[in-house]
Amino acid sequence: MSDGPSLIRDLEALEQEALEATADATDPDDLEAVRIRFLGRKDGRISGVLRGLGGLDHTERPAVGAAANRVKGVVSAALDARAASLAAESGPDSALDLSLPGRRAWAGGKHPITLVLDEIWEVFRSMGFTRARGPEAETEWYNFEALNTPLDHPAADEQDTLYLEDSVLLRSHTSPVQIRTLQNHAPPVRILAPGWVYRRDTYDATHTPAFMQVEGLVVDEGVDFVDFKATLAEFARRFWGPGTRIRLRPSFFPFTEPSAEVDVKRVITLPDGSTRETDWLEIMGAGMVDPAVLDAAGVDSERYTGFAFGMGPARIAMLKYGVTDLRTFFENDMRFLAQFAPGGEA
Ligand code: 2U9
Repeated sequence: MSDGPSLIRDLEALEQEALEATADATDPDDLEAVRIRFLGRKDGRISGVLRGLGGLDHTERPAVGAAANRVKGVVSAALDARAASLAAESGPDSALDLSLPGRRAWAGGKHPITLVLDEIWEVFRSMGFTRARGPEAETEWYNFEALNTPLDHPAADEQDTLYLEDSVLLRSHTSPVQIRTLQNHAPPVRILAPGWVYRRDTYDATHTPAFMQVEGLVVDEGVDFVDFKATLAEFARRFWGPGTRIRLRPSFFPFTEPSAEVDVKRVITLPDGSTRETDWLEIMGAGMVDPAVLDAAGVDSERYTGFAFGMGPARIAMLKYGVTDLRTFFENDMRFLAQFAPGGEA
């Protein structure tokens, strides 16, 4: 029969032996064999010492038990550490599953104003419009005078317009694009002109000095007010859904006569499946092209008539997404913008 101090010496010798065997193990199977040899429940040599506790005098048991537990803990930790280093050494083949699909990097997404502009364009494209573009630096003639707006009109005031030099300015609307198109293409003309425009506005919740505008122009023989209203009503239904209605309110623009503000009333579906009509919301300005504008662009106003409209996609985006401050679109906080882009997780 063994006594306490000799069992503790045995345990310390086993500890050394086990630690050396652990360090010498060169693969996971080897290591598992070491674990079984020293710590195995049935035949493990350290476990065997613990089983011998029963034969000791009860005064010696606590010291031997504590030593055995300590050795078990040390050997067990060494086995785990060696297992981890063997796994790391064994390289990517066993540590990584190369058949797993990779994590796709987020490639960014379109700005909400661009998303809305794309949708507006898609509707007019489907109705036979083509896209037109032109310079952002314009002359006073294209920006004002050709559009029936004399230079002493308030809109042409230096207070409202960003002048680059004498009679050259940053366009305050995309209308010069339509004048240039009429100069270069005989009717029929059916165009959409999206682009940046500039005004001397103070940056606030509803104004930015640079903003996107989409204007449209249709000029042909026999274009009348019914074509005008039906085209805008069809745009509204394709953009907001079949139940959408439009309303024209009399207005004034120098380049159209008569002129109107266009409102929409949409049908929305509530979470319980029932439907409700929204209030009237203003979405654009529009009108029949003033004959003086057609003449200025070299189009015979006795033969041709037309209609035009203009809207701000940022305003449409605010209505569509429930945004109340225009500035959120321009501050480029990724937590805001990522909400509009699939896969975004800013
Ligand atoms: C030509 C003839 C007519 C373009 C038009 C509007 C009405 C209009 C505003 C909407 C909100 C500008 O973005 S906004 O601030 N636009 O109300 N624009 S008719 O009329 C034209 C353009 C070109 C040759």
